[in-house]
Amino acid sequence: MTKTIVNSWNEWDPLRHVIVGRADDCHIPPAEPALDAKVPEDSDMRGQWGRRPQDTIDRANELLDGFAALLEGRGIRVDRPTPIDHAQPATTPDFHTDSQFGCMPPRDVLLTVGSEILEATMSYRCRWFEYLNYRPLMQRYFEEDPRFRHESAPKPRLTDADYHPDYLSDKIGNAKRLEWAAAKHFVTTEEEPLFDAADVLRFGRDLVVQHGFTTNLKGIEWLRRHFPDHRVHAVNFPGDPYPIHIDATFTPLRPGLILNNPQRRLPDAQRQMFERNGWDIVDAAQPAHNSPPPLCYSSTWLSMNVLVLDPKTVCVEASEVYQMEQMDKLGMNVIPVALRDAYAFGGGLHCCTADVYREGQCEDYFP
Ligand code: ABU
Repeated sequence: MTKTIVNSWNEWDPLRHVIVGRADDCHIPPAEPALDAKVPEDSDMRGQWGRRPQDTIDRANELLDGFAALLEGRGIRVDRPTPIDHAQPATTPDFHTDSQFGCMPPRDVLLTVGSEILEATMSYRCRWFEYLNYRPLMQRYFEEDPRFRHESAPKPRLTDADYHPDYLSDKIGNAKRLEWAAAKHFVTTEEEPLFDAADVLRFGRDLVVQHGFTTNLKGIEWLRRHFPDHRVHAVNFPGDPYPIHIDATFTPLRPGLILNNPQRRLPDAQRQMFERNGWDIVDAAQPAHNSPPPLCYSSTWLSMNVLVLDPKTVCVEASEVYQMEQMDKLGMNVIPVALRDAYAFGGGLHCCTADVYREGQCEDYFP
């Protein structure tokens, strides 16, 4: 077995080692403020909670195992989390919730920057203990790689003071949500630093972080202080009424090229850094589906939640015909990967993975 090296500075350098999540024992957690704000108002998930049906867990695991095998077949080392008992309640002195979420998707929890893997604060109570699913891997990397820095951001208290009460209604309506998103009024307050790792995109020396439901400005400031050698940029996508996680909105494919969700356009002022340096930001193709699969938190825009294996090769979900066609036109070699029946467990091909090792070093793409 090869010894681990932790090293990854961006979203596109050649991938050599990755974590792929598992669907085992995943739960739909009970109602809580930040989670409810993300569940679409017409969703079949409203009012439901409990362990996900076993047949859906089995199917999602079949797809995740297939994806892991595909990556291994291309010479990429794949590690998997060790599921904890997600039926256990999560209780701290500050809150109680009756179940946890799962060990999908790892991208939400683990942020790899160079030789560091940082466990995010998370912003849902049901995800407070989720890092424990990955601790066996972190311990192993710590033993095998003397340069590996295992870091954990300060655990948040997640009291009611972390959430704006006006988001607790399930009848807010899309127009009001868009108005709030444009005003940067999100469900999370500025009580304490909060961030999910999937709100961060890595561009070498620059980290681009979405300010939204799962990451607040204090969380971005915490990242800025934690990574003093990086430039940390806060971005917003005002067209998104449920803004969590940047990776179905803004998808770098290689140096100089980013896909942007056409319904969640990066504002002009925030595009300047890219445009000044000759980067193209192109509209992503439309999703192939009109609605997400059953019991799914995410939008149909998981179509653009792709995993880049190297600057010429990208994994795209196999039913996303328009996205595959666009990738092909952009000069990428496309590997179709069936994953749609696992979307309900927390996301697509980028979400369900976390980088451990990509070739390459820290570059400055925006001098
Ligand atoms: N975890 C990515 C979800 C983003 C979206 O629902 O569009």
